[in-house]
Amino acid sequence: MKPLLISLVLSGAIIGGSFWVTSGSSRPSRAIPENNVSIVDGKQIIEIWAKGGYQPRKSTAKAGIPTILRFNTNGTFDCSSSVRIPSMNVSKSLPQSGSTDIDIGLGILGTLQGSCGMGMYPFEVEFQS
Ligand SMILES: [Cu+2]
Repeated sequence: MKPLLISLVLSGAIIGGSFWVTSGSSRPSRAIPENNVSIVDGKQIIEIWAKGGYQPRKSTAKAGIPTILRFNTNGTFDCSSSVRIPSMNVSKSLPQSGSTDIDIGLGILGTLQGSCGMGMYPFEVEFQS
């Protein structure tokens, strides 16, 4: 009788454990679209999701048109809620959830680099002609 009881408890623990592992993944709930750059009314909007880093890490945009960086947060408590773009003198705190627009003017040719406040999560936008 005893071995049966032990094996029952063990298999229960294994099944429960595997369920816990598969359901406990911390992937972002919202899928990151393939194309995060759109042009609305002549303004280029580059969407970046900030949570435990930035997604997408690298965006490709068009140079020479008015451009807005839109940072989306969703329960973001880590330091990716603090955005820095040194070359533009931008240093901004994002709300825990919501979206924040940063107007960066005309995108200039080349790569714009930014990071979280501490510099451990990088992102970049490549502006092409
Ligand atoms: Cu950081």
